[in-house]
Amino acid sequence: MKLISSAVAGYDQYRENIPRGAMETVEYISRTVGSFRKAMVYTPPEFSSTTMYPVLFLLHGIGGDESEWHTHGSPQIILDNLYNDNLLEPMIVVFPNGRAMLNDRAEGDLFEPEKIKAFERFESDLLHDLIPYMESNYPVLTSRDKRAIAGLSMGGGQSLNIGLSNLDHFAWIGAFSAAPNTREPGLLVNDITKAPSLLSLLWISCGEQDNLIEISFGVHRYLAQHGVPHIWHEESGGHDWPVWKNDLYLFTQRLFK
Ligand code: FER
Repeated sequence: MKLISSAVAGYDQYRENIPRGAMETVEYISRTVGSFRKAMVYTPPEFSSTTMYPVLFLLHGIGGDESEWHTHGSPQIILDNLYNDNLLEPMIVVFPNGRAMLNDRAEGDLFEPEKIKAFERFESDLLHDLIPYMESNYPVLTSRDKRAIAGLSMGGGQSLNIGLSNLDHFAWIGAFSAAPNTREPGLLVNDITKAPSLLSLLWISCGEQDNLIEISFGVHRYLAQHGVPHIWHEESGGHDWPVWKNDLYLFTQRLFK
Protein backbone atom coordinates (compact mmCIF):
# COMPACT_ATOMS: atom_id res chain seq x y z
CA MET A 1 0.00 0.00 0.00
CA LYS A 2 1.33 3.42 -0.88
CA LEU A 3 0.19 6.00 1.56
CA ILE A 4 0.74 9.72 1.64
CA SER A 5 -0.26 11.48 4.77
CA SER A 6 1.28 13.81 7.24
CA ALA A 7 1.00 14.97 10.76
CA VAL A 8 -1.60 17.49 11.87
CA ALA A 9 -0.47 21.08 12.39
CA GLY A 10 1.07 21.70 15.78
CA TYR A 11 1.94 18.05 16.35
CA ASP A 12 5.49 19.02 17.33
CA GLN A 13 4.65 22.22 19.23
CA TYR A 14 4.98 22.34 23.00
CA ARG A 15 1.59 22.53 24.70
CA GLU A 16 1.10 24.13 28.08
CA ASN A 17 -0.64 22.27 30.88
CA ILE A 18 -0.63 18.73 29.58
CA PRO A 19 0.84 15.73 31.39
CA ARG A 20 4.48 15.31 30.45
CA GLY A 21 6.68 12.30 29.99
CA ALA A 22 10.27 12.36 31.18
CA MET A 23 13.54 11.99 29.32
CA GLU A 24 16.67 10.78 31.05
CA THR A 25 20.09 9.45 30.14
CA VAL A 26 21.15 6.06 31.46
CA GLU A 27 24.38 4.10 31.34
CA TYR A 28 24.58 0.36 30.94
CA ILE A 29 27.42 -2.11 30.86
CA SER A 30 28.04 -3.42 27.36
CA ARG A 31 29.84 -6.74 27.29
CA THR A 32 29.71 -6.51 23.51
CA VAL A 33 31.85 -3.37 23.44
CA GLY A 34 33.56 -3.73 26.83
CA SER A 35 32.49 -0.33 28.10
CA PHE A 36 29.73 1.68 29.72
CA ARG A 37 27.40 2.97 27.04
CA LYS A 38 24.74 5.68 27.14
CA ALA A 39 21.12 5.61 26.05
CA MET A 40 18.28 8.07 26.53
CA VAL A 41 14.99 6.79 27.88
CA TYR A 42 11.55 8.39 27.57
CA THR A 43 8.94 7.35 30.09
CA PRO A 44 5.37 8.37 29.24
CA PRO A 45 3.10 10.88 31.02
CA GLU A 46 1.55 9.41 34.17
CA PHE A 47 4.32 6.80 34.27
CA SER A 48 3.97 4.35 37.13
CA SER A 49 6.70 1.96 38.20
CA THR A 50 4.03 -0.63 39.00
CA THR A 51 2.64 -0.68 35.44
CA MET A 52 4.40 -2.75 32.77
CA TYR A 53 5.02 -0.98 29.46
CA PRO A 54 5.80 -2.02 25.90
CA VAL A 55 9.09 -0.67 24.60
CA LEU A 56 10.26 0.97 21.38
CA PHE A 57 13.97 1.16 20.52
CA LEU A 58 14.42 4.22 18.30
CA LEU A 59 17.72 4.53 16.43
CA HIS A 60 19.68 7.50 15.06
CA GLY A 61 21.53 8.17 11.80
CA ILE A 62 25.18 8.20 10.79
CA GLY A 63 25.78 11.69 12.16
CA GLY A 64 24.15 11.06 15.50
CA ASP A 65 24.33 9.34 18.83
CA GLU A 66 21.88 8.55 21.64
CA SER A 67 20.89 12.22 21.86
CA GLU A 68 20.24 12.86 18.16
CA TRP A 69 16.48 12.35 18.23
CA HIS A 70 16.21 14.45 21.37
CA THR A 71 18.28 17.28 19.87
CA HIS A 72 16.64 17.40 16.42
CA GLY A 73 13.35 15.52 16.51
CA SER A 74 11.37 16.77 19.55
CA PRO A 75 10.28 13.21 20.33
CA GLN A 76 9.20 14.15 23.83
CA ILE A 77 6.85 16.87 22.56
CA ILE A 78 5.47 14.69 19.74
CA LEU A 79 4.82 11.76 22.07
CA ASP A 80 3.36 13.87 24.90
CA ASN A 81 0.95 15.49 22.43
CA LEU A 82 -0.08 12.15 20.95
CA TYR A 83 -0.62 10.78 24.40
CA ASN A 84 -2.70 13.79 25.37
CA ASP A 85 -4.87 13.31 22.28
CA ASN A 86 -5.41 9.67 23.22
CA LEU A 87 -3.61 8.48 20.11
CA LEU A 88 -0.68 6.73 21.76
CA GLU A 89 -0.46 3.50 23.70
CA PRO A 90 1.63 4.28 26.80
CA MET A 91 5.14 3.05 26.03
CA ILE A 92 8.75 3.46 27.03
CA VAL A 93 11.01 4.70 24.23
CA VAL A 94 14.73 3.96 24.35
CA PHE A 95 17.17 5.97 22.25
CA PRO A 96 20.32 3.87 22.05
CA ASN A 97 23.71 4.72 20.63
CA GLY A 98 23.83 2.51 17.54
CA ARG A 99 27.56 2.89 16.92
CA ALA A 100 28.77 0.04 19.12
CA MET A 101 32.46 0.80 19.60
CA LEU A 102 34.65 2.29 22.33
CA ASN A 103 34.54 5.82 20.99
CA ASP A 104 30.92 5.98 19.93
CA ARG A 105 30.76 9.75 19.47
CA ALA A 106 29.80 11.07 16.03
CA GLU A 107 33.16 12.61 15.24
CA GLY A 108 35.83 12.39 12.54
CA ASP A 109 35.12 10.53 9.31
CA LEU A 110 31.74 8.97 9.98
CA PHE A 111 32.05 6.66 6.97
CA GLU A 112 35.24 4.91 8.19
CA PRO A 113 34.76 1.15 7.76
CA GLU A 114 35.32 0.57 11.48
CA LYS A 115 32.47 2.96 12.33
CA ILE A 116 30.15 1.40 9.77
CA LYS A 117 31.02 -2.01 11.24
CA ALA A 118 30.07 -0.68 14.67
CA PHE A 119 26.50 -0.15 13.43
CA GLU A 120 26.44 -3.91 12.69
CA ARG A 121 27.97 -4.81 16.05
CA PHE A 122 25.09 -2.96 17.70
CA GLU A 123 22.86 -5.99 17.11
CA SER A 124 24.70 -7.87 19.83
CA ASP A 125 24.84 -4.85 22.15
CA LEU A 126 21.08 -4.40 21.80
CA LEU A 127 20.08 -8.04 22.25
CA HIS A 128 22.57 -9.02 24.94
CA ASP A 129 23.28 -5.81 26.84
CA LEU A 130 20.71 -3.03 26.39
CA ILE A 131 17.49 -5.05 26.31
CA PRO A 132 18.49 -6.96 29.48
CA TYR A 133 19.46 -3.66 31.12
CA MET A 134 16.05 -2.18 30.30
CA GLU A 135 14.27 -5.27 31.57
CA SER A 136 16.17 -5.14 34.88
CA ASN A 137 15.80 -1.41 35.44
CA TYR A 138 12.43 -0.37 33.96
CA PRO A 139 8.97 -1.93 34.04
CA VAL A 140 9.05 -3.15 30.45
CA LEU A 141 7.13 -6.06 29.02
CA THR A 142 9.38 -8.76 27.65
CA SER A 143 7.37 -10.56 24.98
CA ARG A 144 8.11 -10.02 21.29
CA ASP A 145 4.72 -8.47 20.62
CA LYS A 146 5.51 -5.76 23.18
CA ARG A 147 8.85 -4.80 21.61
CA ALA A 148 9.44 -2.50 18.62
CA ILE A 149 12.50 -1.31 16.73
CA ALA A 150 12.66 1.67 14.39
CA GLY A 151 15.13 4.24 13.24
CA LEU A 152 16.19 6.77 10.68
CA SER A 153 18.71 6.22 7.88
CA MET A 154 21.57 4.10 9.34
CA GLY A 155 19.13 3.36 12.15
CA GLY A 156 16.48 2.43 9.59
CA GLY A 157 18.88 -0.04 8.02
CA GLN A 158 19.66 -1.40 11.48
CA SER A 159 15.97 -1.77 12.26
CA LEU A 160 15.40 -3.83 9.11
CA ASN A 161 18.59 -5.88 9.54
CA ILE A 162 18.15 -6.55 13.23
CA GLY A 163 14.36 -6.63 13.38
CA LEU A 164 13.69 -8.90 10.42
CA SER A 165 16.39 -11.41 11.41
CA ASN A 166 15.16 -11.49 15.02
CA LEU A 167 11.41 -11.80 14.70
CA ASP A 168 11.49 -13.81 17.91
CA HIS A 169 12.40 -10.48 19.60
CA PHE A 170 10.49 -7.87 17.59
CA ALA A 171 6.97 -7.83 16.17
CA TRP A 172 6.94 -4.13 15.23
CA ILE A 173 9.55 -2.71 12.84
CA GLY A 174 9.95 0.71 11.25
CA ALA A 175 12.55 1.99 8.78
CA PHE A 176 12.60 5.69 8.01
CA SER A 177 14.78 6.54 4.95
CA ALA A 178 16.90 3.40 5.35
CA ALA A 179 20.58 3.82 4.43
CA PRO A 180 22.90 1.60 2.32
CA ASN A 181 23.71 -0.44 5.43
CA THR A 182 20.37 -2.18 4.75
CA ARG A 183 20.99 -5.81 3.78
CA GLU A 184 19.97 -6.90 0.32
CA PRO A 185 16.23 -7.56 0.46
CA GLY A 186 16.69 -11.30 -0.18
CA LEU A 187 18.93 -11.57 2.89
CA LEU A 188 16.75 -9.59 5.30
CA VAL A 189 14.19 -12.15 6.38
CA ASN A 190 15.25 -15.57 7.70
CA ASP A 191 12.05 -17.40 6.86
CA ILE A 192 9.93 -15.36 4.48
CA THR A 193 7.02 -17.79 4.77
CA LYS A 194 6.78 -17.24 8.53
CA ALA A 195 7.25 -13.46 8.47
CA PRO A 196 3.63 -12.49 7.70
CA SER A 197 2.26 -14.19 10.81
CA LEU A 198 5.06 -12.83 13.03
CA LEU A 199 4.91 -9.18 11.99
CA SER A 200 2.41 -6.93 13.73
CA LEU A 201 3.71 -3.95 11.74
CA LEU A 202 6.43 -3.44 9.17
CA TRP A 203 6.64 0.21 8.20
CA ILE A 204 8.94 1.39 5.42
CA SER A 205 9.02 5.06 4.56
CA CYS A 206 11.15 7.54 2.69
CA GLY A 207 11.00 11.09 1.41
CA GLU A 208 10.33 11.30 -2.33
CA GLN A 209 13.31 13.59 -2.81
CA ASP A 210 15.71 11.38 -0.83
CA ASN A 211 18.66 10.10 -2.92
CA LEU A 212 18.51 6.87 -0.94
CA ILE A 213 14.87 6.09 -1.81
CA GLU A 214 15.83 3.15 -4.06
CA ILE A 215 16.96 1.23 -0.98
CA SER A 216 13.58 1.53 0.72
CA PHE A 217 11.80 0.94 -2.56
CA GLY A 218 13.80 -2.24 -3.19
CA VAL A 219 12.78 -3.63 0.19
CA HIS A 220 9.15 -2.65 -0.43
CA ARG A 221 9.17 -4.32 -3.87
CA TYR A 222 10.71 -7.52 -2.52
CA LEU A 223 8.24 -7.77 0.35
CA ALA A 224 5.32 -7.11 -1.99
CA GLN A 225 6.55 -9.83 -4.37
CA HIS A 226 6.74 -12.29 -1.49
CA GLY A 227 3.41 -11.40 0.06
CA VAL A 228 4.77 -9.92 3.27
CA PRO A 229 2.26 -7.32 4.51
CA HIS A 230 3.86 -3.95 5.20
CA ILE A 231 3.19 -0.27 4.90
CA TRP A 232 5.04 1.64 2.19
CA HIS A 233 4.87 5.29 3.04
CA GLU A 234 6.31 7.86 0.66
CA GLU A 235 6.17 11.44 1.69
CA SER A 236 7.24 14.80 0.35
CA GLY A 237 10.68 15.84 1.52
CA GLY A 238 14.25 14.65 1.45
CA HIS A 239 16.72 13.01 3.82
CA ASP A 240 15.74 15.27 6.66
CA TRP A 241 14.11 15.83 10.03
CA PRO A 242 10.65 16.97 8.91
CA VAL A 243 10.26 13.53 7.29
CA TRP A 244 11.57 11.60 10.31
CA LYS A 245 9.45 13.55 12.78
CA ASN A 246 6.42 12.90 10.64
CA ASP A 247 7.35 9.21 10.56
CA LEU A 248 7.65 9.14 14.34
CA TYR A 249 4.21 10.74 14.64
CA LEU A 250 2.57 8.28 12.24
CA PHE A 251 4.46 5.12 13.22
CA THR A 252 4.12 5.36 17.00
CA GLN A 253 0.32 5.77 16.76
CA ARG A 254 0.12 2.28 15.27
CA LEU A 255 2.28 0.58 17.88
CA PHE A 256 1.06 -2.00 20.37
CA LYS A 257 -2.57 -1.76 19.27
C1 FER B 1 25.86 5.95 2.52
C2 FER B 1 25.05 7.07 2.49
C3 FER B 1 24.37 7.49 3.63
C4 FER B 1 25.98 5.22 3.73
C5 FER B 1 25.28 5.63 4.85
C6 FER B 1 24.49 6.77 4.81
C7 FER B 1 26.87 3.33 4.83
C8 FER B 1 23.80 7.16 6.03
C9 FER B 1 23.13 8.31 6.19
C10 FER B 1 22.48 8.67 7.46
O1 FER B 1 22.50 7.88 8.43
O2 FER B 1 21.89 9.74 7.50
O3 FER B 1 26.54 5.53 1.44
O4 FER B 1 26.77 4.11 3.71
